[in-house]
Amino acid sequence: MADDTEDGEVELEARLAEQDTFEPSDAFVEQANVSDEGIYEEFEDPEAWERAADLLDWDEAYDQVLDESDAPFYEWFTDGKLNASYNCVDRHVENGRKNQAAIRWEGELGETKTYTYLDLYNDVNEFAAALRDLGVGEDDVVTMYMPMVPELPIAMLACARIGAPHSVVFAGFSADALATRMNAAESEYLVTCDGYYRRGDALNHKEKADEGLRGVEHDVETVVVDRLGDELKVFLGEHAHDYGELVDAHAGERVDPVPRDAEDMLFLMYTSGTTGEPKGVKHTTGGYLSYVSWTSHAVLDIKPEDTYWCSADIGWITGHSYIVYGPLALGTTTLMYEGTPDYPDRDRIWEMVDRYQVDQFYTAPTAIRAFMKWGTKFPERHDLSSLRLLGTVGEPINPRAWKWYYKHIGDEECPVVDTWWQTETGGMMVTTLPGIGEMKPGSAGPPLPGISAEVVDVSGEPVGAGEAGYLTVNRPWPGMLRTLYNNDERFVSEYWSEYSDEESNRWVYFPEDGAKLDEDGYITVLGRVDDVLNVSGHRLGTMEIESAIVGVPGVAEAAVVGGHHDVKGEAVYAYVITEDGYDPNDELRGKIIEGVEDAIGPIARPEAVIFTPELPKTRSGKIMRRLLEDIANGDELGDTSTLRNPDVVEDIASRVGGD
Ligand code: 6R9
Repeated sequence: MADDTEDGEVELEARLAEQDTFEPSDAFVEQANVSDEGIYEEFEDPEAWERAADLLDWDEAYDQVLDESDAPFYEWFTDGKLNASYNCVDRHVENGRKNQAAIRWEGELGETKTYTYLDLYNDVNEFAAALRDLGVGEDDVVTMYMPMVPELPIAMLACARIGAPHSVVFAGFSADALATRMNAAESEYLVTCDGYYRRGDALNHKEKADEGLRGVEHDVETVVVDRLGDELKVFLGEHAHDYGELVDAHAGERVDPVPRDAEDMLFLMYTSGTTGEPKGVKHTTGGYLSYVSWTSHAVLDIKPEDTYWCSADIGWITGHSYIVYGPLALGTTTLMYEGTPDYPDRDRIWEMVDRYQVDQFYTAPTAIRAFMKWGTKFPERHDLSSLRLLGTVGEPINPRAWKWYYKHIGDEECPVVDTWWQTETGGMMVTTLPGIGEMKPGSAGPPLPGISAEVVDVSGEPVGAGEAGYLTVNRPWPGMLRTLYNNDERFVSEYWSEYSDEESNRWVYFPEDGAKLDEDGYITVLGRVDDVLNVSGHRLGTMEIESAIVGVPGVAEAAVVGGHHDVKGEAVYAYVITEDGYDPNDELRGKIIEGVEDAIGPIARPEAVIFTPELPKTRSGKIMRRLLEDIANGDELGDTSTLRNPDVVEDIASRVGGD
């Protein structure tokens, strides 16, 4: 197919391939929220974090910016009191901006809804009143299992209003995943919905939620949002309530925002780690909200009059921080889209950017690689000149995709911020500041002001320019996780044991990413160094997938690794040993795939299931994942000399070739 994709590519190669650094345009710098280089020096003093806290309204002033007395259990803005819902909603209404759009929502089939700050205020209050009526008290964890419907941020803010932490479970996750998270958090309340649209089909979500609830060990009150109307009638049953009826019953009611201590939990978010058990990352009200507001201001350059679009799902941390809390705290208009980027056509995103006159667009490299594959003719159909800034997050971005994004979406006018951060860090950590820094495609940039990130070798010594090592952060920041829910011990062992020196009270946070440093102090993040995969920007634990596979009758053992994938970044490769008496056939393969989808969700679906009589193991019996990765990637095999069973590697490789 000789279309404009190829022409565009040729032109891009010619003009941009050689260029390694890019400067933000004068026009951007002139209007940028932050453009003074002195900011880096200013933030060497932790007191500078007041600047972040100053973006919020506090009910009671804090005494101390940072309390380090119980490191690594740091506390920020101690004894300050505030409410996140007040900061994201009420104050904008009070400041004369009640008629500005807070949330603009678009369904996959094209329905639209606009919530002004006043609408949001009314809806959040009514649902907060309804939650209280159901029995939700301060500090009760409310789980949300919802797709991208406006009731999701409304429910999050309603919880924040009454001081009930939320725990949002990505709607694409399975019933089992929901049950595990509700049990771990002992959550007695669930907000979910009947269903949603995917590529035009109405999906039944309630069924999955019900199945999950059957695995919850305690009683649960459930609220069900009616997204699909007549398209899907669901039976509510005992302990289930219709969202619409609940809010109607509380129409016009007001709930005073509960003043929360800065260190009180705002939400929990479960994320994958190296073991099968997901980690309940705890974020707080004062530090987290200050941090996401500050980074939305400094990095995304959000202004109240902007229309800002982050295409993530609110079920992930990116959506929490940069669809809901950061943008709304700054009083901007945040756009929410329910569906897929290629429905009804591959220009859906660009058509929306044009129609809504989007100012900033923030997405993941996996999406950019898909756009690139689809070709330039789709963005070219639309006027994208409203865009002022572009961002990426979730995984490393290769320079070619960066340049494509910069040219074909940003028209070489918009700075691109490649933002490295994690569920645990709450907000962005390593990126250029768009109004200051030179951009280098493929490298996220220097640590943000006040973030002391360092690339170190195995012994914890900083590496030199041009060298690779491990990314570490050796000073606390306000958005950091405070602990793992009900598991302080695991918090310390997971994040603070590798490079800290307890004796000298030196605490170093280890995010478990590999990184490279250049001569200008720019950091290129290379990816996870633990057994966590990054599939389309989503974190998946290999252990979780393996335990789903060994749960399938007929499977004796499984090893899961990531292999390169053009669009997804990484794809799941599963090596499986069958039990005696079971045939390694397509039927079993199908069951394995189904087992993984049931246990985790379709995002974890294996790209390939490779049956093998043995797995490569070291003499001490550890599976050599590195070799399995080489096989998945079709790479030359690494050293096999330490294996107990070196022959097996060639044997497996031949099976993949013929697969
Ligand atoms: C926000 C988010 C975190 C992991 C992280 C790293 C990878 C995120 C990145 C990046 C290279 C970037 N990651 N941003 N790698 N460059 N700009 O994605 O949180 O889901 O917890 O994933 O994602 O490996 O450790 P989370």
